[in-house]
Amino acid sequence: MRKDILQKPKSFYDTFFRKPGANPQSTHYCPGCGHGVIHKLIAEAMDDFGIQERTIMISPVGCSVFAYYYFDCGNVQAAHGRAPAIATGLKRALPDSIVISYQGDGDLAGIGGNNILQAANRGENITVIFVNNAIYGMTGAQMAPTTLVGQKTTTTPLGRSVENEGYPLRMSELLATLKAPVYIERVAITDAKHVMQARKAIRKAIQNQIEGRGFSMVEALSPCPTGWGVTPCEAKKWVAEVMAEYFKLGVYKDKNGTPQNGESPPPGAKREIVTTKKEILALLGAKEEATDHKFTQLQAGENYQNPRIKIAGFGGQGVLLLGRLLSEAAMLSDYHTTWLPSYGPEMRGGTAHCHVNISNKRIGSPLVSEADVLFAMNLPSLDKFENEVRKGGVIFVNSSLIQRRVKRKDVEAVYVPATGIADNLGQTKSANMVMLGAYAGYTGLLSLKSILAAAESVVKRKEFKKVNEKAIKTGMEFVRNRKVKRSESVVELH
Ligand SMILES: Cc1ncc(C[n+]2csc(CCOP(=O)(O)OP(=O)(O)O)c2C)c(N)n1
Ligand code: SF4
Repeated sequence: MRKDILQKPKSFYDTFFRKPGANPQSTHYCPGCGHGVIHKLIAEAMDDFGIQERTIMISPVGCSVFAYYYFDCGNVQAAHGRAPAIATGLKRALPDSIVISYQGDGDLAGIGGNNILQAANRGENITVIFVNNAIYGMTGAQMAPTTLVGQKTTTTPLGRSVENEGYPLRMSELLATLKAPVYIERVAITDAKHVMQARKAIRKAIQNQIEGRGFSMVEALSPCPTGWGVTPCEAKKWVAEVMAEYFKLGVYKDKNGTPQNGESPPPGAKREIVTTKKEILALLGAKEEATDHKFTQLQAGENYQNPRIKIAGFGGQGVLLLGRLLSEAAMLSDYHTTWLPSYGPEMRGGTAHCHVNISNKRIGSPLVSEADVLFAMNLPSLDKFENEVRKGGVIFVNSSLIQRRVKRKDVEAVYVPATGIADNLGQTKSANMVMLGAYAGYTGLLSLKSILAAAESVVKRKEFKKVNEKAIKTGMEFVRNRKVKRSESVVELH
């Protein structure tokens, strides 16, 4: 009797929470779609190689855009066609990670054609899974670069013609002409035998990366019954009998990552990683700056360390600048930090917000989805982001413009009449500086000196120097002079 239990790979989430109300056990793919099978082969390989914890999947734009709802590993969703560039950055920054660039044919061979070409040519030590279904599935079955001659799509209703659209691109053959890639194979998601071949190829492409051999790609011919307007069975048959006729299955390159005929090793396999500041400076031939801009880190309370901050208000309130100054002051104090602005269409009057991370550790993503700290400079910002603050987090409220209290009872609320204070100082626009000072004073994370130095280096106009300094100090004093009211779980500062 068999002893092994057949079950969902552990590298998948137990339940898929993509859509409220949808079956948490099923994916969003259409019946008969090849994406689900390919996902399973990748997840099984991740389990078997024991690499789940260090794998980063890059989902493309296309039907597989939601892959991050299924793979329980690191996930990044790339802009259309840009997955190889993101994979390059990730792999170089985190050489121990296993980076898988998952892409459709529109994504890889269309809009991202040059991205894949350059990554392959550089021999990046990444694994590319290329799902070729000869169509743009997600957007309603338009012609892709891999659409077959004569194939009807919504943009080639009479069938692709060579005269109009040229020949379908054979990406595996094309990339195999490059010197750097170590392994390229084309497989097909049809019957069990071919799925097993696909399984083997995917494992090999991942194994190559684990062993640091260089660029590997598996192209999988994949059924798209919906886009092709056929049944799942007909779709598989079409892959086997028609697609595979033009896109011949097989291994197009297998260098095994070892130098051949006196060649040097593939570039991606032996990459020198420059990591330390000293190494980078030496490479640039630069000297370390004089350290008069270095400030010692303060010992902030535990609740205020390593904050993920969201700052929101209307355009013109200087919320982006406030974020930049926080980040700059953090940098001057030798923290890791990121600043990610989010621009609304209007510069003035519209809403604006930015994300800031300050940490003692390396920062994985600049995006702040659950904030430790929220700056709400106006009411719509408080309404929008109040519930995105973590339990125990802090909300700084510009109480000059926000008349209501924070509704949450499980966060600290700090009410600062920032606009009023700024008005009194004769410069309404410095409300952001008042808030900055209030933040530093309340949390004790950044020193006054570091903030003033940041303001001086970022705000170039001299006439603002004095008023900014005054506003920052006033904000700081405001919170320090106020008493913290503690009820059961709420801390309110008035
Ligand atoms: C920059 C940009 N251009 C166009 C689109 C529209 N778009 C979304 S998915 C897609 C094609 C995806 O096709 P493919 O890569 O073959 O993946 P499939 O959906 O077939 O799996 C396009 C053109 C987009 N989202 N972004
Ligand atoms: S449209 Fe095609 S590629 Fe997209 S989920 Fe449906 S079958 Fe799969």
